Amino acid sequence: HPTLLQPYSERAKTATHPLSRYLFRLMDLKASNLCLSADVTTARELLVLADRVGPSIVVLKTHYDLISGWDYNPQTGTGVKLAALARKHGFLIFEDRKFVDIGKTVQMQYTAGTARIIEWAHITNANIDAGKDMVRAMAEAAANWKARIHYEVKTSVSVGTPVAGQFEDGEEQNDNAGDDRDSDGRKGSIVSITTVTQSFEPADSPRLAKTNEHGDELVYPGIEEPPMDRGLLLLAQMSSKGCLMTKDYTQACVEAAREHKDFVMGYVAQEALNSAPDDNFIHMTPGCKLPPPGQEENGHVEGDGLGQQYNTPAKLITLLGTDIVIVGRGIIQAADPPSEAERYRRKSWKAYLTRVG
Ligand code: 6AU
Repeated sequence: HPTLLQPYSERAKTATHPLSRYLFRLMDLKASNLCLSADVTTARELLVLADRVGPSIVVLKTHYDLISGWDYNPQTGTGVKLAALARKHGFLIFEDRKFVDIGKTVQMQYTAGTARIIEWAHITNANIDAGKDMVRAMAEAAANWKARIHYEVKTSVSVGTPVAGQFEDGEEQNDNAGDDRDSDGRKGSIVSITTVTQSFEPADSPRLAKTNEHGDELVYPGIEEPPMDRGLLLLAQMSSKGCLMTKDYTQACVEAAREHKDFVMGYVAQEALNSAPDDNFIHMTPGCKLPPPGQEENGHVEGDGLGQQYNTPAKLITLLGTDIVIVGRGIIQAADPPSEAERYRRKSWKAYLTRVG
């Protein structure tokens, strides 16, 4: 397929999804096709790791539900802090939530609840076992979210003085000025109408300050900030032994991706899945590990004994044609994660250069 031989800078021009176009350019700029799977156990470790490894990666993948001490505050919480690190180092945040349910439920899980994933994660993923309408449901949720951002929400609150004995505590009055009855027709007197203005600015908004009070840059140089879009990766193939995903399932993912090009950026898969002439989806691939330094980079790497199977970046990128390798324990468990991340970045980028010639 042509995308196997095209440089990322070229694919940036033809990708349909704005975030994919951005990501391909970012990869070219940072010479990185590495995603860190930041599977540490506490929010503090996550933020420290993101800050240290940020320079080597283009995507940081989270599993918010395995992190203890995740702060859900929508203004100051862990998602917001991660978003600030993403701006500073130039990477996208991918919450590996693997949504799978009926459309209505995933809409609510994606946008609301405790984690409010859509607010801080540029990218998330879905298993489409429940049927591809769920992709449309998530696309709709993302479009609604995008339509709401940057708007100031004005709420009118009428403050009334209840006539003794006639109003229950906290009951809202009819807010028509001059009307001194509430919606049930009970009498009271309106003292004032206050307008509360709430500005809804997402954690990765380019409208946020670009420098702090000391004049330090808060944004990654050399590229503009990512577009205010959200993207989905379809979980098309898995790295684990005995995975039950069939060829038909993978093909259904390909069809769903083509039907929702404005929302689906690509796949979590083990090989390249672009096959139609104008396919330009991005492939992110977990189950990636390098043999220890000094050993042959095409050498065999053992699994983890719990079903995870590993391939080297050379095999995944050069041979199987994927675009971004997702590495967790290979980096996290190293003595020095930042230098190990650099080793993975160099090897993975070399594998890409070898592929495109
Ligand atoms: O490098 P590891 O083995 O420490 O971590 C791999 C990470 C984990 C898995 O939840 C995830 O990648 N993963 C996925 C994803 C990204 O969806 C799919 C898959 O097939 N295999 C896999 O390991 O966070």
